[in-house]
Amino acid sequence: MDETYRPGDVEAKWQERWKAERAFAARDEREPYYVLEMFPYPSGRLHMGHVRNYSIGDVIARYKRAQGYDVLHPMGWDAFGLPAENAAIEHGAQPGEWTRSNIGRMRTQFQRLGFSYDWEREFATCDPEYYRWEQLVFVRMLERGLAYRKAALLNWCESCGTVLANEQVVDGECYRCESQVEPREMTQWFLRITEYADELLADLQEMPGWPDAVKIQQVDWIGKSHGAKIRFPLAGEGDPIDVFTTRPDTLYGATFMSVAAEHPRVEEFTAGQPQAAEVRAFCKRVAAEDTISRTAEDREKEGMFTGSYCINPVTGWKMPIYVANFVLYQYGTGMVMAVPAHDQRDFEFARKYDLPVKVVIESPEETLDGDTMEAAYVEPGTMVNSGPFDGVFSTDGIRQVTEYLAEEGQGEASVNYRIRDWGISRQRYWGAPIPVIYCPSCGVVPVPEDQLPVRLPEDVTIDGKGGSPLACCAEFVDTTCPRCGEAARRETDTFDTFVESSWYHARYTSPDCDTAPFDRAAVDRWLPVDQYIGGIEHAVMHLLYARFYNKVLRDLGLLGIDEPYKNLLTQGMVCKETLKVEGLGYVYPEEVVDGLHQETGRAAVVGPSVKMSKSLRNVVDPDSLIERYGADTIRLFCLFASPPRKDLEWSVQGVDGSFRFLGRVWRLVHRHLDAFRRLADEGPLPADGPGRAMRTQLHRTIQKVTTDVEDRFQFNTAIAALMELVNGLYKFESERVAELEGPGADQRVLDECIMALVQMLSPFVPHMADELWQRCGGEGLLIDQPWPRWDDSVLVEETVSMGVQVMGKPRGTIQVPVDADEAAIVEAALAVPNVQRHLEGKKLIKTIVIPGRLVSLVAR
Ligand code: ANZ
Ligand code: ZN
Repeated sequence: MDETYRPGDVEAKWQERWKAERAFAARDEREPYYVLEMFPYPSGRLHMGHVRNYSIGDVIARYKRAQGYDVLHPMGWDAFGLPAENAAIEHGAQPGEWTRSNIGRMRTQFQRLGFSYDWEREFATCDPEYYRWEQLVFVRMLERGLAYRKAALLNWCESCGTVLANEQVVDGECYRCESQVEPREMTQWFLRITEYADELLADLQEMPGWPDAVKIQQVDWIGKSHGAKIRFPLAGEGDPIDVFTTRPDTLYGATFMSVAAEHPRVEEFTAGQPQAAEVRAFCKRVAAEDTISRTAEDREKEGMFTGSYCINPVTGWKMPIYVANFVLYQYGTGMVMAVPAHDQRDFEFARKYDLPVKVVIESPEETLDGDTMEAAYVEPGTMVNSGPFDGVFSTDGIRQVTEYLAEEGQGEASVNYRIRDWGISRQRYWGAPIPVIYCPSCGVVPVPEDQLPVRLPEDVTIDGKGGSPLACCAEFVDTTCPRCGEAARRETDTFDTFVESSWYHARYTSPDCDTAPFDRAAVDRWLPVDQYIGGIEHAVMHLLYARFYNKVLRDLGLLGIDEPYKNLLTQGMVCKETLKVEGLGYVYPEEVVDGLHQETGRAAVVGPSVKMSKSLRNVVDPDSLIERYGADTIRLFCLFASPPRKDLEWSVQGVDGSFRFLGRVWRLVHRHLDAFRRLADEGPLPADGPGRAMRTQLHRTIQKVTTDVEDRFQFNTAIAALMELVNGLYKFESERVAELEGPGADQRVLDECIMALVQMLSPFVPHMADELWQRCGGEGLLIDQPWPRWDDSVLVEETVSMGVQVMGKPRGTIQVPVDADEAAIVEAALAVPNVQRHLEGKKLIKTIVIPGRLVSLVAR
């Protein structure tokens, strides 16, 4: 038989066999286990980050299957989104065609990597059979008031030509294209995620299977604050002002009022004032700036007096009302009672505009003076200058002042959330149409359920000019009102693509269901997802939306669980060093030989290792790697080079090393192809000596690999243990089998080791493992073989029993490892109680050890 490892032949063969046998089709017999990796956007090419993510998932899927579970391990496509549309504008392609041909290419890449997906469940979110169901859910949410339309200041990304949800703005930039986001007032559809804020927060407490880093980000994002709402009457005519504060204990120190530039009441406060026009111009300038830079700590505090006053309800002070750049319109009530002595932003503002600073909380360490202090005192302390509350500690004061205000009808306890409702309208074409119709007489009319799906027309002109292609498509826009039959217009915005990814995991349980989003029995069986795997960048986007959407589906009676993903693993990034050439920027490694850029002769500077990205030219192409080394080597490298949660450092040497290791395994196994047949015969296993020690190593390896994979997903250390086992086997083989004639006990040990090794390798390098298994005479596929078990009795090293004599008389026996050294043997002998008794009051003067037999102690 061919003894050279040629992955090309082996891998294609097994991929076909798995497919032909429907090896990974989820079954309905045993205990279910659902493992899911975040599905990709079909850009057309897998990158190494994908390969790593999906390799991790595949190990878990194959391992659980071998453990006896019915595993659901599906794959599909997050197929709507901007790149398809941009490609259409650039190359004149149809987004649908472009997307589907990319899917075809990527599916081939996936199959070449040998991932154990149940391809029969594949779907793309751009399929009308998929998105019709989220249109239906949307209509039901509308009925329940969970979806609504309103005008709001939204995050506009000019380069993407659409608005973004708050979660999709990262440090003031679009999460997708990283260009600066601007505020823009628009009428939009929202999903009422705020209604679930409390539950989303509370459930995090009961999610031990999620990484803390993700939970902390979600807690911060939801941003629940306890405090009070306080009412300030105006000094003149008009409704009182409400503010939200977390520090009602500082109310006696509130000396002025700050209002957001966008606040509609600014007009009222400036009405009739000489500075009205100037304030308006100021507000316009401030409102044009994005909130991140506006509220940055080091941003200069700016404001303008509106000309109006309100009254502090406890001190009676007349407080000037200012517009201030750091007050957010969207948080709390958009107005803030300013307490300059105890809030740093208010302090800076007061100093700049020469407003009074009144100390109402005393520091235990120093005496504060409003005129001379250089920063706000923000810690707790004793209340002073606070009328009846003087002497109360501020943390108690929060409650006491709130109660007092409530009695007086001037305020109440209040909880405030940072999270806003999820804006889901996108002014783009390649998405699922939002199923509503605008009728001149009936207003907003949802599309009746029996008329769903509202199909996205796929043959439109897309030139990037003049707004959404949908709005220009008369056949789509012009319709009749489902209620009154009059001419009406369809909504031309599409759903945020995060709506599709909020429930795809549920659709995989019953992808062909055509009466509901999914089959109830199927979701009851498979959900929640037992193990979800993906990038941490989705912590407050996808992972929050999906939790919310799950709760909505539950409340609509469509499923019965509270949370969609039981365990979450966030994998690290794949990193590689960069190369930079002066005047050129980043260059590809192929362009550099011996540190010199070939074309220009300039030196290439090696930069730090960072996440692989096309723009940094530090990417590697999975296809050419598979071509050269085979899929198993690439998978093995990704799994071995670092634990899943940590970043992975790309290294060509590492890939070579993985390939060499597989070659070593291949050759070793080929020397024992009769292992299977021999093991079937009865025969003795060695009870002592090197054969027994080899078995101990094997069983320890089984234990280590099993616990590393099962409990901790420490694939790197599991693989390292397998590498050591192979080293041990090479040594054992060369020392023992050379002398053997015919199958003896040592050969049986080797056979046992070989078969278990092949099996344990199978989740990592499944093609090679199935091939070797077959060549050794194994039947069926390895995923159907029960996972090897370790034998506790073999785990302990082999021991011998030795007699202990004191002054020539037998006084006890000890059990020690065969290879124990003299010092360890004497120590064991001295620990025997009867020996100790006979040595009492004496001094040990000599010890004699006859290995494997006797310890003799001489004392005086
Ligand atoms: C008075 C006060 C005194 C405050 C003090 C703090 C310290 P969190 O914890 O984030 O909820 N605030 C309220 N609405 C705001 C808005 N729209 N824009 C900017 N700031 C706003 O913060 C609540 C605190 O943030 C509130 O408590 C308010 O300032 C400010 F010594 O009120 B505080
Ligand atoms: Zn109508």
